[in-house]
Amino acid sequence: MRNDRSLSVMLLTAVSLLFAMACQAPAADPPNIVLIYGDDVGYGDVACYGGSIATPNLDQLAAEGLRHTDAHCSAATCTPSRYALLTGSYAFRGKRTGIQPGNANLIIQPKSATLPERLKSAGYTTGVVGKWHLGLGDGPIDWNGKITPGPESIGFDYHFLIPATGDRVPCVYVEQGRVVDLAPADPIEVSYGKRIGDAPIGKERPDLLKMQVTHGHDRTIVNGISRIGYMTGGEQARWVDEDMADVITSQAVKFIERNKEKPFFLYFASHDIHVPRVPHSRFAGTTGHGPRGDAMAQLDWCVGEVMKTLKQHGLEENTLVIFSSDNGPVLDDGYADQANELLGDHRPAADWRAGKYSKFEGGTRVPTIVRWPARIPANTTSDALVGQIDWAHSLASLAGASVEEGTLVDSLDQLPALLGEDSSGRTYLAEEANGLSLRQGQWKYVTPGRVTDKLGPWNRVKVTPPGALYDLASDPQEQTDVASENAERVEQMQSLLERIKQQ
Ligand code: NG6
Ligand code: CA
Repeated sequence: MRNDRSLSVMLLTAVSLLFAMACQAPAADPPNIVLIYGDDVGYGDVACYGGSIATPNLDQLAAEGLRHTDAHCSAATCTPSRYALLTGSYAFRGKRTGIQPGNANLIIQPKSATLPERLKSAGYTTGVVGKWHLGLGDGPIDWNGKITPGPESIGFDYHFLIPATGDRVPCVYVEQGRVVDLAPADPIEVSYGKRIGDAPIGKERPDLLKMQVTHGHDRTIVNGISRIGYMTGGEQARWVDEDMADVITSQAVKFIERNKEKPFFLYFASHDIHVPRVPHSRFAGTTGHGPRGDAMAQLDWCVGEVMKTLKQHGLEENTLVIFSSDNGPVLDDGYADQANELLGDHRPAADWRAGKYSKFEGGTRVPTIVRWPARIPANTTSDALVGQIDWAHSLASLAGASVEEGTLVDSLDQLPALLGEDSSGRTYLAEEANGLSLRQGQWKYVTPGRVTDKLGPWNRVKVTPPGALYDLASDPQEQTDVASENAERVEQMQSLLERIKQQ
């Protein structure tokens, strides 16, 4: 009798132990990773970073996770920033890594080690939805056939793309290498050189446009907006800018739903708040800050939809969600959308100097929110110096993927800093903006040349040799160049930059 009882106690203990282990198992599973990447979203464009446009979903993300105050994208424009994010190597190491036209070829080496490729090697299903801007194909692109190589050659199982930017042709979506909704009888042709087709262009017929241009952007008219470059055909496949956020968000949601049973990586690259800013009528006119503000409200809605989907499927605990941006903010970026006129008291770069295109802090210091309830305490902030250049290695480590010597060459495993567990982060960080700048602790060194100032590409100041040095601890707005008083530090930072370049 006693023996029976002790046997059943033992059995019960064993069963409850097994049960406890099974219950703990999900926490030990590598998390899903969702990277929501805004376009041209400035540090101050998010309400919880001081912005005056309401962003309730982003604020909630921060309230449930970690808000970084010194996080940087790798470059002050799109293509080099995204190249660095996915390859873990600085764009200056690659070829054709500046802002690319819509018919550019893939600039990342197929089959090389990349962020998605490493995660895929660790068993993740990987997908990219939204803005690509890293080129497609490896010769003249036939937009009417299978377009390859593309995301599938660098580790993405699934793609649904805006091939370049909203202001560049072709204005069509590409899913798994094919233009979506293309009618074979109406083939697409794209040119960035000679004019093709006989449709009117923006330069000649501004009366046909629903948004006038201030610089460039005056070629083929699609949906009443003239673009960079020429395209003919593909009428049925052309996107409607007002629906773009809905279209790509629904693809992001579907990707999560299709893959909810196994670990996945979703790179959701929104087009907001890049030009042309043409938010859906649900958002147009809602913020009082014009299309730029309304596009920000739309982006915030997209974030909410992703979070809602994760919650609906019980994935919100063990999914690492990161929100950030590819470069700093810009106001007039080529279309007359009243971004300046309706700015009001909103400060897109917050306290940082300049924005997109700039070597000053506003060029690369971007909002960065990280949420992962299974590991990150709610409502925390981190002042650690962190860079997107490290995300490839850090997320590979998180997933349990190996990183071979000589791959992801500039990317360090900075996972603890990314998750807020290490409060110092990197000791130095290089930034690209038509030349380089370097952060080292509180110091910021800006190499000589013409540097974009203010929030538009057409304001430039001259930085003379040997470059400018700012002490961000006492001068966060980079107003007082202290290079001459700190000649030795300037030399040391110059040689560190040289070492990084020659690495
Ligand atoms: C510039 C465009 C700008 C924007 C930028 C790329 C003009 C005058 N300006 O050349 O509108 O498209 O390229 O932005 O055409 S990024 O965020 O994709 O890098
Ligand atoms: Ca951008």
